Amino acid sequence: MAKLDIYASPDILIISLDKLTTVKTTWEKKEVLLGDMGAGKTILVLRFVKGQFSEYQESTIGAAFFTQVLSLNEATVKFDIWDTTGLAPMYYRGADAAIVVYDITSMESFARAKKWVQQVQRHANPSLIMFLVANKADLGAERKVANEDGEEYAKENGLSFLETSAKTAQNVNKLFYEIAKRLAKANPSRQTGIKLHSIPQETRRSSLFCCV
Ligand SMILES: Nc1nc2c(ncn2[C@@H]2O[C@H](COP(=O)(O)OP(=O)(O)OP(=O)(O)O)[C@@H](O)[C@H]2O)c(=O)[nH]1
Ligand SMILES: [Mg+2]
Repeated sequence: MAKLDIYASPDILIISLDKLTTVKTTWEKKEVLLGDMGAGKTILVLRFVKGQFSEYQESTIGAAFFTQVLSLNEATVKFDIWDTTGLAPMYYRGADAAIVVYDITSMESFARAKKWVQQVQRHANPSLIMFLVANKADLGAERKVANEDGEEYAKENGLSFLETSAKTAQNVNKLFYEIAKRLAKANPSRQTGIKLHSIPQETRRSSLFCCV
């Protein structure tokens, strides 16, 4: 007789006949993008959410909101992404992850990114996962900020670091997968593991409704 397993987590209920190999949990996670004007925040998130790139992107006014779902083996993470102009602490307070973006062709944007890092570290949730992202890596000929400088600053300040290009898509998916993986690691599956075995076929349906 088929074994019936019911796994309940706070967000999702998975019911399977026979063996369940992976228990997926869904979390809604708030993520925030900060950085200097023109660093490529909006384009980076559009590359991730829609797989597209545009040379012409209007400057964001206030904040823009995007969502994207990523499925890992161990979890499904739904990202709520706030693409901000960096003005309001309300966006980064309570965030689970923050991506601070600078443009490798601009030393000023790197300097401003450092200011953002300090500000977020002062006010944000202590378990926040923060990435420093050096964007526009495709513009190597115009580079003003060495890869090592970004990497070293990130290391000294306990951040993760990646160079990306929204244009060529270099490391863009990796960035969001890395964040999703870390979130999944920090929130191990809280399955309740209610297991019902050897239930006669005709009683299964009522069991599901009675006990969950
Ligand atoms: N070559 C290249 N250009 C990029 C890249 N990412 C963004 N851009 C360009 O940089 C410009 C600014 O990008 P946005 O995404 O609007 O920058 P932003 O950080 O959202 O700027 P604000 O909304 O004004 O804060 C756009 O013209 C993009 O096409 C990249 O990886 N490579
Ligand atoms: Mg923008």
